[in-house]
Amino acid sequence: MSEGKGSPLQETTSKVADIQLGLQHDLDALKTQLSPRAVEDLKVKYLGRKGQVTALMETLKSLPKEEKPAAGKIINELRQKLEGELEIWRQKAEDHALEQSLTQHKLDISLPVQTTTGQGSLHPVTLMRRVLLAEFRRLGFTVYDGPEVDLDFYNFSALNFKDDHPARDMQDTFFIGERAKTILRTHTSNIQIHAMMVEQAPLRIVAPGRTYRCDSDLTHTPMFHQIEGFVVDEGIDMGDMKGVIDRFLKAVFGQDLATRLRPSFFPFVEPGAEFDLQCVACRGKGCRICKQTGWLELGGLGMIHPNVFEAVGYDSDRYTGFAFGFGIDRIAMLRYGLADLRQLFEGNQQFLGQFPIHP
Ligand code: FA5
Repeated sequence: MSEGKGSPLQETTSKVADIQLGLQHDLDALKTQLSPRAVEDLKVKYLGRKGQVTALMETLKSLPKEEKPAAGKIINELRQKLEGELEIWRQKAEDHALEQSLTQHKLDISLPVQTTTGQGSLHPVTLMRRVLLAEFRRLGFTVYDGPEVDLDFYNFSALNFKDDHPARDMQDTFFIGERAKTILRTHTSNIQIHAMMVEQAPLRIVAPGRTYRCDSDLTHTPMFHQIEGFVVDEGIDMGDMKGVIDRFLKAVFGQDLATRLRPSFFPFVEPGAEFDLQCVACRGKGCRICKQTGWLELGGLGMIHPNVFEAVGYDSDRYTGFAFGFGIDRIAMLRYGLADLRQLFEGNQQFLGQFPIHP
């Protein structure tokens, strides 16, 4: 080390030279033991909180005022130089480490590909839809499709929702398009109109699909799935409706859960009812999922209103029919005992992977 004699500025200059010399020595040693860790150690030694450059910076405080700027400049230049140099060495050390790792762990691209261990699974809503469609096909129903983005006419007006009728507010509609005449369908009942305007009676149709409402809680999601079903023929009555619903329930849940019909209003059916199933989670005792009622609402049903037949050009004196619309996600929720409907749409692989490949 230098003696550090002379003016304080000379002393600083001499300490800077010492540090540079020391660094040169350390860098020579580093070349034989190059590693990111060794470079990091040097950084701490010179630039760290207790490092040599930092210590030199501290000495500035005790220098005479007129020498501080020049000494400060020299120390700052030293620091910048060291930072630059050590950064170059850090990069060199990382490249070196990568190169070493690549030569040590050589990749044999001629090895056979590892086969995946797990088998993919179907989404619970897809499973449920398949179960439902299989059963309805057995009962002689045809599967139909309809638009998710639709005109107000098909979703509301032709289904006997009057323009100013409060029933339009029952379904929290997503409106799009000019003057809100185009919407995301709020239910699959729009397919009743599309089908009847094209097909002649008799009809036996089921139509699953995505539906949209501005709604979200444990048992509601903004996008959900419904399955619509309707039968139109001469002489169709509520007994036919009950027979079909019983068959569908047996297919999905077995027989041990209680069901109930509650009189309810839907403008497109008369009489209309809501269809509840005993809560699968608490078996009717009352819990968070069923909001302490013991029941979960699956959907609505009823005898098709004559005004709907008029809207599609069917003879309402000749034909009668029934219709139903159930939430497929709700059915999946009950069938698989899910506590929160929203789980179905969060894309969690661990959750989705637990369902059987086949229903
Ligand atoms: C309807 O949508 C009627 N179109 C059903 C209908 C069809 C009645 C034919 C008569 C004749 P509702 O708004 O109650 O009805 O919805 C039916 C079912 O869809 C509900 O019982 C529920 O199972 C499901 N559902 C409704 N909103 C949501 C939502 N936000 N998230 C998940 N499922 C929902």
